[in-house]
Amino acid sequence: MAVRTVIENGIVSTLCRLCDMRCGINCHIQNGRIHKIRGIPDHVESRGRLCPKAPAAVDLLLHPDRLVTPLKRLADGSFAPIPYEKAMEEIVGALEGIKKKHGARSIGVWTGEAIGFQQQENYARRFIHAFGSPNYFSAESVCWLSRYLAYRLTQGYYNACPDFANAHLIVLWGSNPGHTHPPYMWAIDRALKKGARLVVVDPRRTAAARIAHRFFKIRPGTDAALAWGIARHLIHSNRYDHEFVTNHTLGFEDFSAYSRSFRPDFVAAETGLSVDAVRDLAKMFAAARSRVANYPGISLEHQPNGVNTIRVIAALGGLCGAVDRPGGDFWPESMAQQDLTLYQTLPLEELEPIGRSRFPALYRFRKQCHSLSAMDAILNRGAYPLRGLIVTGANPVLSNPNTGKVERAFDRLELLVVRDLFMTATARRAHYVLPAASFLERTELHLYAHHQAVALANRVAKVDGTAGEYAFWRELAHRIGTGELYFPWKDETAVNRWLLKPTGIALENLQDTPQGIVYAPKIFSKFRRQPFPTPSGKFEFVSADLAELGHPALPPYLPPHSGTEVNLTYPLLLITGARYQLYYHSRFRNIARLGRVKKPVVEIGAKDAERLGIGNGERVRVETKTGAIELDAEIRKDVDIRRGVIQIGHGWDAANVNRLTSDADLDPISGYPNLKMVPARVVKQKNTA
Ligand SMILES: Nc1nc2c(c(=O)[nH]1)N[C@H]1C(S)=C(S)[C@@H](COP(=O)(O)OP(=O)(O)OC[C@H]3O[C@@H](n4cnc5c(=O)[nH]c(N)nc54)[C@H](O)[C@@H]3O)O[C@H]1N2
Ligand SMILES: Nc1nc2c(c(=O)[nH]1)N[C@H]1C(S)=C(S)[C@@H](COP(=O)(O)OP(=O)(O)OC[C@H]3O[C@@H](n4cnc5c(=O)[nH]c(N)nc54)[C@H](O)[C@@H]3O)O[C@H]1N2
Ligand code: SF4
Ligand SMILES: [Mo]
Repeated sequence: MAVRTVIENGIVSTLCRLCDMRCGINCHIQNGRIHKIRGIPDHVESRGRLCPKAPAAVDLLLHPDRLVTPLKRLADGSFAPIPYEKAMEEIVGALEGIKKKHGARSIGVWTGEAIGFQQQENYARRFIHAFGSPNYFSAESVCWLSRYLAYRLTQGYYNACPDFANAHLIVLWGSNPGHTHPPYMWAIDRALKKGARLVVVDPRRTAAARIAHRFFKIRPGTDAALAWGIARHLIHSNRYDHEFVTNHTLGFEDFSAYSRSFRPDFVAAETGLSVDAVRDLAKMFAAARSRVANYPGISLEHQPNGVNTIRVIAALGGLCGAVDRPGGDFWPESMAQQDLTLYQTLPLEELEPIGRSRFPALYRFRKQCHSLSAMDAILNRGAYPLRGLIVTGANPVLSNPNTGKVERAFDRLELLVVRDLFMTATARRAHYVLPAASFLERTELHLYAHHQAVALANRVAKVDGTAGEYAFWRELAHRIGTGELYFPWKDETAVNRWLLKPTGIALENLQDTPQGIVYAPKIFSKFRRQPFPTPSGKFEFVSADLAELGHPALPPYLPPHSGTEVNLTYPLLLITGARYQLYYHSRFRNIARLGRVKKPVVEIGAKDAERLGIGNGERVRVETKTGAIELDAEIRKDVDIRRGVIQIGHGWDAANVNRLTSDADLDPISGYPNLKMVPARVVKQKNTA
């Protein structure tokens, strides 16, 4: 593999994209080799610190298994190298053939977490609209968007940006940031040193729970009951922010009336917590007033009532007056950069983006097609067929629910192109596999919304035989005939320059400021001088947008078993996908330096294991309505996991937990799958050793 660094000796500053935090890194290069990676001092996000994953950036760049030659699948299922020119020619031929037969909308693109974030994903969005299809799919059909919707519907701005460092009370609702978002944990540590209190709500005792002042070992799927209980306490003890509620909110009367039934005894029965615990938490909220930083994690999104659960948590911010205030949620202002997408000029909505009629909120607020519905469209169960898919930076065979269906669907495609660094479970089903460049091989702008800052990722190296996202989409567009109009920039640097045009920030300026540039100073309490960007201009306890779409205007609590099936056949609740500190979804298991966890396990509490006659390390079969997998049991102490709950990580090829998850049990607003409370059973396997 031929790897060339951009300089022979010296330091290149860039951003780590081994996770979504994008810490600033200095790559120290000696004789054309990166020999160490260090944090950029004063970087807006990471302030010079890095997590233990950072050194693996070099291993990823230089990995001997990296794809450097395009591959074509042969009739017998094996792969043969194909010259790049020929592969691109054949792909263009297939795209044009499908377009002629079924129309452009029968082609879609699919991006994964690895190339999420504006610029990289926007190339794919731009390409597919220029091609004539509205079908852009991504990992956002299972990640972040339920949170986005909940906050957007409540307060009009898009996300919880908790101001951890200045909070007096930090509540992590089903999140483990020490492992998943280390810089958030560093900010939490700073707050703890100043006397803040940390609360963790989770059915499992996580690393965060171990250092928390209080840990609430909640029954999965009942967070909304707890949040409503806190709301009731704040309202009934008159400890809410009257000024904010009176002047800036909509629907308080209805919200207050609905909260009445969430008495501590009811909440305790629902959540499996004690009455005292429920009261204590409510009192902690009352004491912290506006300095409450709530952070709902991915677990609340992966539930059939996820958007509404997060809406109640967002509403707590309103009651506490913690909206757009120091130590509460922060409402970031975005940077006025150019828009790479074509939704303004070429929206193509008349072509019925897949999933838009089923989950209109996804499309209306975030221009996302519903990725799970893509499988139905491929299997001819949609309004029209999907026949071709270009997947980049994603591994849906491992990351999407109901793997069996994903495999059946992908095998029916007339064209599947996968761009990746490695041969993955998804790539193995492709007609063409194209070698992708890693993040160290590209340059792009990154926004850090909660700091209102922008930084530049610089290219550090080039690996022969691979192509970056921009080069790929640009070339494909030019071959198809849309390039001149839609991909006129000769390279990524030209794109960066164009994106920055309206901002007043010069690219050279960013190059000279690797720690990032603040594009707008933080101003709090913006609602005092401008309305909330909601239909009413207020903070909405009841959502006018949701009512218009036919959903309840208030966020109801739905007891977790409605819509699912917990019964004698499947008596346990399976949580899937709790993150590993050193792995990222299906990534990094091939990196020796990060190889501490080597095999998939099912976590199970000691009492449950004893009842089932299962010992530590024994082989078990976990079964759900959707499927079954075999793996080893890891017995946890009863303090570490709730009775009746088991947990399996995702991203394992050998024991793929998404063979157990369903694409039928969906949040009615966001279309998100239930990945965190799947009815399951565990059966001990005969010892075959
Ligand atoms: N190292 C590493 N970092 C990552 C990732 C990775 O794969 N590896 N993935 C990245 C991505 S894309 C995401 S979305 C984030 C996710 O980041 P987090 O939101 O921090 O996700 P997890 O660490 O999985 O923590 C989720 C927790 O929710 C708990 N939980 C499950 N069900 C419930 C419930 O009903 N209620 C409550 N209160 N808790 C529940 C689980 O036990 C688990 O401990 O991490 C990002 N960071
Ligand atoms: N059961 C269950 N399933 C889940 C979850 C769960 O909690 N439980 N979590 C879900 C969540 S929150 C998310 S975000 C999704 C993630 O879903 P995906 O994004 O599909 O998952 P990854 O495994 O991260 O796949 C990324 C792929 O991109 C490749 N790659 C890395 N860098 C680059 C690059 O620069 N360019 C290109 N082209 N490719 C690159 C990697 O090798 C890898 O194969 O998984 C979801 N799946
Ligand atoms: S937290 Fe770690 S993996 Fe994530 S960007 Fe920072 S150094 Fe990289
Ligand atoms: Mo995610």
